[in-house]
Amino acid sequence: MVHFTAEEKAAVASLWAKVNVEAAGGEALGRLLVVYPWTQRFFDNFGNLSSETAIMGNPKVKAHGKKVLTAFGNAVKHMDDLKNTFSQLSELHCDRLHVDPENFKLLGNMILVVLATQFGREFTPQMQAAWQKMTTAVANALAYKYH
Ligand code: HNI
Repeated sequence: MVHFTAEEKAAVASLWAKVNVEAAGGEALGRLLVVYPWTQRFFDNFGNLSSETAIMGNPKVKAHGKKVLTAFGNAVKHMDDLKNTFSQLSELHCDRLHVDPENFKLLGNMILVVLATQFGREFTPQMQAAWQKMTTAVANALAYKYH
């Protein structure tokens, strides 16, 4: 399992405290659906996903993005125990939702893009390194129960 240094934990937590989970969650999930259109097939009950404008303005995308990023926020509080923190969600995405775990990495990249866009130079290379490690670790924790 990954280990985070005190500096990495501080870098992740200090930025997370400033994140608007609702806005950033919708933006990250929306970008996933636009940039990797094949991910739309998991959300065929979300209504209109026919264009970038439709996706980014879709209230279900926003609501679900908030839910996903809220769950992601649990990782910030449990950086030493990601495997247990995400074990139920791992089972859910595997057994019930059949989401290919590769998609967790793609969403992690979208979260990084959203942070970079929102925070600009404040998102320093050192913060990016810590966050990159974090999104990878969350993706691995979510994939852990796959069989
Ligand atoms: Ni994900 C439902 C968390 C990535 C597809 N997902 C959830 C729920 C949480 C959640 C929380 C709600 C569970 C419940 O209802 O009990 N998802 C996360 C997290 C990540 C993630 C923390 C990564 C950081 N999910 C993804 C990805 C996809 C995905 C990358 C597909 C591309 N998730 C789903 C789908 C559902 C879902 C589909 C069910 C949606 C629905 O219909 O309510």
